[in-house]
Amino acid sequence: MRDPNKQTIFSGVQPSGHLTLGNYLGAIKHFGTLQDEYNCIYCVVDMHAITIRQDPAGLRRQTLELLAQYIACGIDPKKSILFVQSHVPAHAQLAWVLNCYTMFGEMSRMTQFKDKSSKHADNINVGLFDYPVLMAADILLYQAHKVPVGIDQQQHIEITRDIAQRFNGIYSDTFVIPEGFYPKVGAKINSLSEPSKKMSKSDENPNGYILLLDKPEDIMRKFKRAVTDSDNRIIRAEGKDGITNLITIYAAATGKSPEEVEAEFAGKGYGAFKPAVGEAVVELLRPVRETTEDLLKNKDYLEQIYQEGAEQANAIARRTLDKVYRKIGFVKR
Ligand code: ATP
Ligand code: LTN
Repeated sequence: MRDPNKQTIFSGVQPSGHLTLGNYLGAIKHFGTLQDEYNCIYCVVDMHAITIRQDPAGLRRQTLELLAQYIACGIDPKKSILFVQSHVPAHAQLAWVLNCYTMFGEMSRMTQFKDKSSKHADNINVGLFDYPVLMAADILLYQAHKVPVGIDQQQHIEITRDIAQRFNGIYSDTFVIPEGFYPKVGAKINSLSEPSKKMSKSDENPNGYILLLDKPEDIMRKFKRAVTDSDNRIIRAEGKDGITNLITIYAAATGKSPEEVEAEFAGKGYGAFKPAVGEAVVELLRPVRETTEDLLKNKDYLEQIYQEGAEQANAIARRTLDKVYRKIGFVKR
């Protein structure tokens, strides 16, 4: 399965809620398409999810749901390694080592930490602060060349590169220096109710996001209600965040370019455009929803996938961790 002539892809998604259209268009949609050209490894990052308080039963359910959705979105477990982060101890072990090569000052600049700590002011735990180092460990353990993510993760990819370069500089080449891999269209999908903000699964207002498992009628209603402006022209422009976002969504959902979408709807109004976006998204998500529902009925199959995935991931991760331990001077067991 692993071809030494191919580069490695690694990415992860948190089982911290139900997946949104933003997660799909920004990241997961691309995971399956990369499988033939790269050695792909995809992870359910449950250790990242607990940086925000999770209900234990909910976390267990969401972990399986995310695994099922990975497969429903096109990841083939025969081609890619699919596993759960907490099943591979090397993630926590390498994160500890990398903590000692990461500066407090550089971590203090992370905007996701600032956002999340203002949203969860009652639980600003050290794990939330350390989140990017665990993410660096995820990526560096597998010597990943490319990391497909939404643009909101760019700062975390940059710090991963800095940590890897620093370590390599001190101890000679140890880690591949990874690159972020951002989609041309859809790298940032915004909220339907507050279109200047990122669509987020933790938004309090469900009208702001589309979930991959939303029913068609809910998807249509949310798009019809999407916040726009009174200008009625379907073009991307300053001050037209809502319409710009809908053009991005329609383009990403149909594979057209934003320019083609503007041309298609020239002279038409929002009354025609909003339901067209809704319908395109309904059709895009229909197979994902149906396949996820089927897969969730087969827990034994899902268990078999994550058990095999953990074994394969563990073998790769362990090699990198051994190399790191040796380089820094830990005595071999
Ligand atoms: P939360 O919304 O709870 O902060 P999240 O959805 O941002 O969580 P993850 O589940 O870990 O966090 O994100 C998984 C992937 O989806 C990442 O690659 C991330 O960049 C991408 N992503 C998340 N939201 C969007 C969005 N609105 N537009 C594009 N990509 C997104
Ligand atoms: N921080 C990411 C999730 C994540 C990740 C990773 C993505 C954790 N570890 C490794 C890519 C590679 C997020 O999207 N919130």
